[in-house]
Amino acid sequence: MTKNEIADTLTEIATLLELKGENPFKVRAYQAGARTLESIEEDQLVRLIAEHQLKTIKGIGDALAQKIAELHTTGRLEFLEQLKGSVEPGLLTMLEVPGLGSKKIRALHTKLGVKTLAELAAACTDGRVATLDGFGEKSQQKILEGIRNREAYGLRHLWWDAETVAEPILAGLRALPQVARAESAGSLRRRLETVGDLDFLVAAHEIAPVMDWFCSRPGVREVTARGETKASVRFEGGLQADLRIVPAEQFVFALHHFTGSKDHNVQMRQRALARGLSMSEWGLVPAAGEGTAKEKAAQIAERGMRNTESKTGAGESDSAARQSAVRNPQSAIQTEAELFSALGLKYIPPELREGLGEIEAAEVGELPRLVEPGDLRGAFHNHTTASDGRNTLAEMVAAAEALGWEYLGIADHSKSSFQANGLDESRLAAQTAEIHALNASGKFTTHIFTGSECDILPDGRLDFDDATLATLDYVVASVHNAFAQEEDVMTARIIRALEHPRVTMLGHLTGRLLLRREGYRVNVGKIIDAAIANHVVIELNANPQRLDLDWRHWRRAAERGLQCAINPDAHDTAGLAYVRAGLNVARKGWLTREAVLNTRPLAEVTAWLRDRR
Ligand code: DGT
Ligand code: CA
Ligand code: CA
Ligand code: ZN
Repeated sequence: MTKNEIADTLTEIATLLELKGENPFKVRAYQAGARTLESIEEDQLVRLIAEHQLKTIKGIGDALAQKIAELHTTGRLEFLEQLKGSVEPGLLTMLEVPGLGSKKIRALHTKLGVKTLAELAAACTDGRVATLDGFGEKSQQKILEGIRNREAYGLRHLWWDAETVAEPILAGLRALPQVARAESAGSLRRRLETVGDLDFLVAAHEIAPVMDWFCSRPGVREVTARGETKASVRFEGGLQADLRIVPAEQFVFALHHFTGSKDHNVQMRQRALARGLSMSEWGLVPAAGEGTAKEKAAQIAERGMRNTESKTGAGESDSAARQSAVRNPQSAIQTEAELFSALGLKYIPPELREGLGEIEAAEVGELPRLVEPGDLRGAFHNHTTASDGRNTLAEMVAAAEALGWEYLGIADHSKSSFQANGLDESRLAAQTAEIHALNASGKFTTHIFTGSECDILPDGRLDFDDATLATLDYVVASVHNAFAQEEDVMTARIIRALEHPRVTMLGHLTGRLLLRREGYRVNVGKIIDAAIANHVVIELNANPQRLDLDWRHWRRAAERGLQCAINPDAHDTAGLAYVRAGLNVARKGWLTREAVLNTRPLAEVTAWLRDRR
């Protein structure tokens, strides 16, 4: 485990101990241990563990040192597993309700006897929570709202979390000797920002061992269905997954079908029908009752398929289509590219399959050349320990260098974000000087840009004066407070910031947190207009929980000249990897390399930033 992962684990232990009502000193020891870890560098930790010197650090005793070392080397901790098992599961679920920490949950549990979310909701509804010390009407209302939100959202999962579960399963399926091909389909493959369930598709020559393997994955809580060729499971955390096993010759048709989206599929089927073909998860076969058999045979032959059979009668049941497909293996179509081609289309990447004009564009060869992972050369909007980040400047730059990035922008919080330890003018000046020195030292090949994530104050002024902003390479302006403003007030506030000549980009436009909180009320269209008019970039915040500005806006906006920056908003070195989630969304928004500022090489970005100032 890395330093930050260990720190997270210690915090988790503290939370669990607090839930159990353990000695507060013990709880605090773990919390302090986590903070101590955050303040030392990764290299230093590795050395201290190797030399058995951890406990020489202030605040880390024998017991803690041993646990840190165990986590570092094995990634696991027996103590934690036991601790988790000893806490009422309903109390752990309550931790997911915004505003509820372990102390409050403990109080609710001991004083009202609530053990589940449903019991807690009931206690809110009949007013018992408000009578407790430290709660009151307002927080009772907030808790109830949190529980309702959770119910409304709880059925979906962040793409990032779903991908984390799916990745090892897909790799495992592919490694099974019975498996010829395996892919994940559905919304995960379309890279939607949230995922309802996972859809695995496998071509296998033997079914039972694959099903057995799938149903016995670690983390599977329940096998909810198991049929001849399909199984469904539910994992800890509620995510569900379907596995479908098909014969190899049907794989590509099933892959296309189960990738969706439904809207895309409907349009594809209509297109197939217009060409005398019936498209389904089982194959592409002549449609019944339309055209002569001869015409269909000619069409099929033209597309290089072996299928010459036709049927009569209107409409076609699934089982008939299935039989027909089985009897006609269509060996000419092995890949999705060939499938699209059979319908006169260029290959449509899964991200674009939302039924929003991609088929029309593919028909005339006007699909965009989507931005790719290899196109990114750096990123803006990253934090360090100077504000609320968990890695130092040097650690962040080293991580960017390891990714092969040409540049890294540092944009720590400004002074009004005091809860995030925002920098005032003098600390910002010190950081800027430190960055200049680091650039001059030649220690890293990655160039560092000096920036700030500068608060947009409630009236639209910026948190720093012009002279201070003028010392920076770039400025990300963001809203971090007064979320409750009326839509026209918020819109005018942000536009005022965009009109400021020193503002380079707008951070997380709506402030939404996926599956947790709606964005604030703001007229997105007007903001996009103002950004284009003022040559301000709107960031695509790549944090998997934000992905804001939403992909549904990007295609139109970029066509009109809006520049995008895919910004990880990293708060530690691991957070730089979030650009992958940002790329997904950029691709869903039809963005090309040209639309994304951080695909440009260092010299170009330097010149671009200089010209903007
Ligand atoms: P999700 O799981 O809610 O995030 O979204 P999807 O797109 O993964 O939906 P899911 O898992 O229900 O089904 C996977 C794909 O299977 C879906 O994108 C399209 C296809 N599919 C499922 N049911 C239907 C249907 O009734 N009609 C059509 N045309 N396609 C369907
Ligand atoms: Ca799905
Ligand atoms: Ca599904
Ligand atoms: Zn921010």
